[in-house]
Amino acid sequence: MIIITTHKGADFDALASLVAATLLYPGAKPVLPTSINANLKAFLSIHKDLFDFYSPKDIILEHVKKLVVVDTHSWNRLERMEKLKTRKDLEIIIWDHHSEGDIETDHKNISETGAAVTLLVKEIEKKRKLITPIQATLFLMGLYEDTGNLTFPSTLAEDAYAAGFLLDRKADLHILSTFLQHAYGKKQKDILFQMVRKAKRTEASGFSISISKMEISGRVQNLAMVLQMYREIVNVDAAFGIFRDVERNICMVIGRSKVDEINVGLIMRSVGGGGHPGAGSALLKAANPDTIEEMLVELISGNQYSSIMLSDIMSYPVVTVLEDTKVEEVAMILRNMGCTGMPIVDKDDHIVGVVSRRDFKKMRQSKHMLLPIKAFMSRNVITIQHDKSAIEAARLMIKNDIGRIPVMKDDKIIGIITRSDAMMYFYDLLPD
Ligand SMILES: [Mn+2]
Repeated sequence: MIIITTHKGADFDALASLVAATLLYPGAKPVLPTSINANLKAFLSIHKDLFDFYSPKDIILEHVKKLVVVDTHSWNRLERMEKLKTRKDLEIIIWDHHSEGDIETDHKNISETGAAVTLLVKEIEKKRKLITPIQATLFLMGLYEDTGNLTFPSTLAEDAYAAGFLLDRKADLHILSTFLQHAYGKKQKDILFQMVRKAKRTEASGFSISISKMEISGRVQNLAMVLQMYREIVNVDAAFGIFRDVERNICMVIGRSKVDEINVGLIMRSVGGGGHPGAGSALLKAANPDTIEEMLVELISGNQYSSIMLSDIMSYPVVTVLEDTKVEEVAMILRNMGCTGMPIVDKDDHIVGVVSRRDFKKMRQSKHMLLPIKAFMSRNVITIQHDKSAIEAARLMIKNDIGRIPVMKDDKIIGIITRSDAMMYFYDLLPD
């Protein structure tokens, strides 16, 4: 007998992977643990007849020759499978996207995709197995749940390809949205309630922040959403949650900020994680929550307004030209530098204008090339002070439709911030 099973507290990814595996292993018995999450219960209460699941207690383990495990590869996450652990003659096949697990076999299909079902869908596509629209819908539900509709940073291109394949196979998005309510279940509510009860607000760099330390046991989904709600309820500029998983001895650190000046992505990068200015997270192994809290406080205070200065991300040195320089000469300098524009200064090195590709387009006649650049430059110069943030620079670029802004310090140009500098910063492309 071949059985397929998945983890206790099964979610849509687990169920989807279980059903997907039945297509790859015809004749295998799908064994669904008795503990399943609330969304899944609602779905199964309507769709039960469509699937033929076995309960772990229905299986005589002695008869099992082959075990297929999906969406986990840890023995302790399986229900009533302990007896199989020591079986030497048992063939085991794993399909999982988690990195940690203790089930040993030579047949491991493990890859850190956003959802486990992605791996199985890929195989289904490769083997040209037929799937029904209902199966496609279930698979897409699993995929969307584990990837937050393809928005979680763990999402890979493969997940999106699989989603495309499933939509092509007529996955029904109406059904999806009915059952895929955000998993804001009892666990999440309890955690949020405790966090709010113990909530403390402090000040750092003139902003209100709250750092919450919590103990959780085992994987809890959607902690990021819990933290977002927490930040709103406690009403602070930035909130951080340090969730210590006592079972796995790891700390999940999640941050949310609504102010530009507290850059969560930057803070999380400093502790080995990642993210964007408004949201980020990090996973720390065997760390002490109190130490993490201290680290965060330090990083937030050091992460104030002036510390992520534009001077850290701007391009420099800046090439400028005098306002009396001939247009043709300016054009040549730009060509040599591979730029499309530059600041123009007077003899005291004060910025008096900028010239960009747009200004060159105003020149119609060849004799224009011999005129001084001041005849064509734009005099409406937008500059930015060196201690402003990258977000402010980006806003100025959008508002004025310009691609480069001179960065000023004490009335002198010390650099220039370009769109690509800003992009590098926002998309985390800076060298560490
Ligand atoms: Mn999963």
